[in-house]
Amino acid sequence: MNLYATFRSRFAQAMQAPAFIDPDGRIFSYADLDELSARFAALLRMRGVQPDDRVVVQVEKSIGAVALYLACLRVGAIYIPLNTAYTPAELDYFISDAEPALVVLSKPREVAAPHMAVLGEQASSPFWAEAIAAPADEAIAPRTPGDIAAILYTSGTTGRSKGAMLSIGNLVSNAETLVKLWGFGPKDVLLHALPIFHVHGLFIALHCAFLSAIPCIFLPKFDAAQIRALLPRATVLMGVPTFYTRLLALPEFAAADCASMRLFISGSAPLLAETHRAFEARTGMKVLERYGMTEAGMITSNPLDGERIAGTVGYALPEVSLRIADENGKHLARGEPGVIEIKGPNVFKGYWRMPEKTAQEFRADGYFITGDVAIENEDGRVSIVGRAKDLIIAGGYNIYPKEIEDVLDAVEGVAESAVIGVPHPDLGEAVVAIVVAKKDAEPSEQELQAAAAAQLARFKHPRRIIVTSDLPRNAMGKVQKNVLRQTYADVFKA
Ligand code: MCA
Ligand code: AMP
Repeated sequence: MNLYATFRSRFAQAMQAPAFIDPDGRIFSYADLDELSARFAALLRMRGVQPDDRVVVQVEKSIGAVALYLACLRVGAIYIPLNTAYTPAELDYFISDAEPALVVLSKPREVAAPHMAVLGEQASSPFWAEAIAAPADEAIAPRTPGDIAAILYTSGTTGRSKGAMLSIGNLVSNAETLVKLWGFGPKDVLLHALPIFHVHGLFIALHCAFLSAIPCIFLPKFDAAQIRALLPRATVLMGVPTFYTRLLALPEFAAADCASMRLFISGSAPLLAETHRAFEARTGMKVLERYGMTEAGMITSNPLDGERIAGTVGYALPEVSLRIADENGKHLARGEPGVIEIKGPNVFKGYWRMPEKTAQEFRADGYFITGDVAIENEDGRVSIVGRAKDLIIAGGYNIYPKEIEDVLDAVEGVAESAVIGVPHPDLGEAVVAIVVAKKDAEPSEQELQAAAAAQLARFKHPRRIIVTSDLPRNAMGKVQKNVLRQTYADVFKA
């Protein structure tokens, strides 16, 4: 069982059908994708990449990047995609942790790995050009469902990023479930504007498309006006809540734009009930909100046919056992808020080379502790009401305050800092840093931003830095972030 072989078995009957359509209407067929991925597979093998070797990839979104992902599956290598916004310092950490056989980047750079290759957005970029010239290697490595197909890094509250190991079985079962649950069929066209270095754009969107042998209109990034122009050629859009608030911000966006659309899906961050209602008022369509996590793919979903309720994330997927528990893992009664714990074929195989961290995140009976706080109502519908983890989600990107606090605390003149997420009209939440200066010191905002810029990806930089004399603490001496979140809740209000 190889994940690529599973995809191929689905689109084999439709090889000449489009896999990707670019905004100008150019078509890249499933046959083209099959061939390009076989050529990339040849290059991987030529560079000595073996089954279970890691391949770290930090490149712009392109069809070539998708073919490279599929080539890793063909070879049985473990694919590790990284956010293109990561700085060299962040990239070096991932390389040292993953110990890849090959690193593929957008620009050449020295890396601590046996091989480095450069893949641009165009077929003329070096690795892509080399692939086109290489003889295709059609071989597909035999794999088992428990084999790891990909590692996706997700940050931890302790600062160090953890690599979530996703098996072939995890990915296939989740994608098969979603194809059925969301009613994908041969007439669908998926509008794809998400990045492909996260579970949402890479696995949820692309796997549903490949298993259904349907085309993706493949866009390098999200642009509201472009999406509006392309909606009449599509049937399904998957996005983060910012997609929907930005579409609604276009005064001309209207029901007529959505005439061919059958489904708008939102996830990765909470969709405000007011956005859900405003979208329905404007288009007559209810966004289908679902909830997921890197470690488990999709976990719950509002129904395709039943009622989609604003502010809820729907029901546990058919294969997922979900319970709401207190901090000791005690199962709580329906209606009581607690942490979501889950079990099922979608739940990952653990954190790469972190057996102790993995063990901490699971209960003795095998349930994974998500850290999301929710209420389950009498009929099993889940509403997320908070987070037990110190996490900010801005525009669908996860940001761990500890990582930013560590950088700010190291700046001369800083005594301590607290980083929080506060409501933001475009991103849902945005990063605010509250900094306490040492006695007689006055660290400037410029110095603090420069420290962030040197080490952290742009999306993690504080959008506002507030220097204050002290931080609110509880009786145990712990910083009360909830108090800070209340104090600064209106910082981004217009
Ligand atoms: C870009 N910037 C951001 C973000 N994106 N800052 C904070 N949070 C962000 N998400 C920065 C840029 O570097 C830029 O910096 C400035 O903000 C303005 O950029 P803009 O052009 O407006 O941004 P954009 O390129 O339009 O991107 C916004 C976006 C994008 C469309 C919301 O971030 C996006 O596609 N997000 C989706 C993320 C995602 O796929 N998440 C899924 C992971 P400067 O000011 O210097 O110019 S979660 C997951 O996979 C689980 C399983 C799940 O449930 O789905
Ligand atoms: P990631 O680790 O990037 O996969 O992000 C997963 C986290 O995103 C979850 O643990 C939730 O906190 C959050 N999330 C995903 N979907 C939703 C949703 N529909 N509503 C609220 N939070 C969500």
